[in-house]
Order: sequence, then structure tokens, then C-alpha cells
Amino acid sequence: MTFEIQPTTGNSEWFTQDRFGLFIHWGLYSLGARHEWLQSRERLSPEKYGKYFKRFDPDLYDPELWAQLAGDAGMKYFVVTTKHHEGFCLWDSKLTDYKAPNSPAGRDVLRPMVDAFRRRDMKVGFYHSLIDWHHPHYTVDPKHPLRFDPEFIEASKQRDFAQYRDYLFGQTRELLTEFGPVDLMFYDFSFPEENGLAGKGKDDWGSAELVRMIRELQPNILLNDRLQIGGDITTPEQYIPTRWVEVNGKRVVWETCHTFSGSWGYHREEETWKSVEVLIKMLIDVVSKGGNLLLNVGPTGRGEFDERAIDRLKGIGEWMKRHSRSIYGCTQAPDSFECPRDCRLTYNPQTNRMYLHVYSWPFKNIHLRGFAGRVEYAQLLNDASEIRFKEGFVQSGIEEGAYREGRDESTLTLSLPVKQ
Ligand code: FUL
Repeated sequence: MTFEIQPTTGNSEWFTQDRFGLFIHWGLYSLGARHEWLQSRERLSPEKYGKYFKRFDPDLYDPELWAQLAGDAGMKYFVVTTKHHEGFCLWDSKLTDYKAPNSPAGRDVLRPMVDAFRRRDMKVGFYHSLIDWHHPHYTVDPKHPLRFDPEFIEASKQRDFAQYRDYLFGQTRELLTEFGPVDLMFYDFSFPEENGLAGKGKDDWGSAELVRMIRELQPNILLNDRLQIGGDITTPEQYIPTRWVEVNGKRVVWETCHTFSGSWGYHREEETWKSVEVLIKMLIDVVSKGGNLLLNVGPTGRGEFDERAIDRLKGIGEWMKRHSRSIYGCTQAPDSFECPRDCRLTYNPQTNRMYLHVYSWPFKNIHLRGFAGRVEYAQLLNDASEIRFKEGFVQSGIEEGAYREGRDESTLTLSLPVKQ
């Protein structure tokens, strides 16, 4: 049996235009507040883990505010964990009792989120875990480094994986028929055959069949690559590739997903928060390589964004207010333009405009190889002020104070209309 995915829908135009999205990891683990893998890491049986189900009561949940925070940060789409590995469902699935409406939340918490983001014209993406530590027929392979107590692993041998697969198909069908046109489906994650989480190899997921069903239900949807049979979007995780991404020698549409700190789910004690400046540079870096950035927030069990995340989102939003045109619709520069040291180039092919992001400043002159004879004018993006330009060089005009001290800019961005 071969596992060829159907050709991509070719509908990735909005995706490569938008470039920047919000990932949301929200579930019962938000109450544990110490990483979304805690059920596995701490070997908690579904029964023990049930303590969180009994207490999922997001009284401060305000999806309008979530959408506003994302929109103000310049994000154009969002991807939310409809169900993470723990198995808890945010929507009112008819196929399980393990869902938000049956918890103290007492309601479907996914629908109002989808509505709120759509109202702001943001595209809707669903993360859906292939793994399920709660479903009675999800099979755990003892060879895989998932940590569970021996009893659980033993019991899992009696399970009928086919029943879990039906559940997976059924839930996918629900998500794709009950929430209007879903723009993106982010499955997570399947294993290469040798790991065989289900014990029998990757065909157990029925991935090819699943993809066929999805394309039938929603022909325009974008699918990620974590069913292990290709996909419309390649998804590096927690790293930025050194250049564009290739699969089988061809450049592909890609999106890197990243956390603000070290955890996807809300983590109270996590201290490794990236600064606004680092995050902005990550976004620029990703776009300069032709990719998208999906930045993750882990809301609390009461339904609020972590205040550290809000701080970052606001900071990015400030920058995006003046610089988003160097992000939206942009991609890597044509190879003939050489990127100067410690800079990034983003390029908008529709407007033929090159953006030079200077990471180290102030500077006096920058030598632009490959730009000679191709630049008509140079200006700073933040205030449209002219930058002096000599053939092959741009001059910051530091003496004229083009960069004003105290102005909170993480990078200096030059806007250069260029000739191809
Ligand atoms: C991984 C998951 O195991 C993490 O918990 C997270 O959801 C990340 C985006 O994908 O594979």
C-alpha cells in the first residue's frame, strides 16, 4: 500500500499572504499548569487525571478578547487544540462524554471562539490530536517512550484500535461539518512505522482514507503534514529552518510553530519567556525564508491569556502597526539580492518592494550586493523618512538622527522599491 496524499488543493494563497497566526493550547492540562504532557510525564491514569475534568470551569473566558488580542498583534488566523493528547474535547462532540459541556464549564467552548475570530476576519484552524490518552481503545505501544504505568500499558494490549480509528474519523467529520468552512486542519501526530504507536504501523490511522474524507468534506482546506503522508503545509516545531524548506527537492509551504516559553499548555512556573524583540526577529526571520509563524498562547484554566503572553502580543502589535507590510504577502528575496550580514530581507513580489531588516544598528553604511542599479529610493519603514542611497550602499544618516534614541524599534527596517 502506498501513502500518497492527494495533490495539494493549491489554496494556500491566503496562508502565504497572512504569514502570522496564533496557536492556542487549551485543555484540562491548563489546570495542572505544568505542561500539556503532564498526564504522560507523571504517569497519571485517566482516573487520576479526572481531577482536572471536575474542575474545568473557565469563568473568565472571553473569546472576543482573545480574538482582539490576536488581531491587535497582527495575527491573521488561529489554530486551537480541539482535542490534545489528553483526549478532552472543547466542543460538544456527540461521540464522547469527555468534553467541555460535561465539565463545570457546562458549554461548548470552541464555538464561541470560532465565531469571535471569524468576526474579526481571521481564518480558523483546528489542531486535533491523533493520540488520545483517554479513549478506551487508544493503544499505547510499550516500546514508545510515552510514560504510563505498567497496568495501563498491559490493559492497552486488549484494546481494539479500529474502534479508536472510527472515533477519530467521526470526530473529524463533526469538526468539518458543524463549524462551517474550516481553513486549516493541524493533526498531531503520527509515528513513522518503526515506532508504531498503535503497534501495527502507520496505516493503522487510515491516514490516506482520512485525507480523502477531509478533502471530500472541505475541498479548500489546508492540511498539515503530521499524518506522515505529506500535506499542504510542512510544520517544523520549535525551530526556524536555516533557509526555505524543501521536501523531495521542491520548496514547500511551511509554518513553524513556537511557544513564547518552553511549554504549549499554560505553565505557571515556566521562566524562559522570549522577549518581544526576539519574537519580532523570529517573525522576520521566518518570513525571510518564505515561511509562516504560528505563535502559541496557553490560556489558564479560568480562561485568560497569561499576562506574560499579553505583554508579548501587545509589543509585537506595536511593531506590526508600522511594519506589517514587510510581513504580509512577503517572502524570501530572489537569490540575486544578497542579504548583508546580520540583516534579513523580506520581499513583496506583488509590489516589487524589498524590506531590509537591520538587526544591528546604529550603522553608517550598509553595502548591498546585488542591488546596484536596482534601487530607486530608500526610506525607513517606521516613519517613511528618506535614507541616503549611493549606488550599492545605503547610508543610515545617523547624523541626521534617522534613528531617534528612545524609540522602541527592535530592528530598523528599510523599504526599498527594487527592479527585478
Ligand atoms: C507536539 C505535541 O506533542 C505538543 O504537545 C504540542 O502540541 C506541539 C505543537 O506538537 O507534537
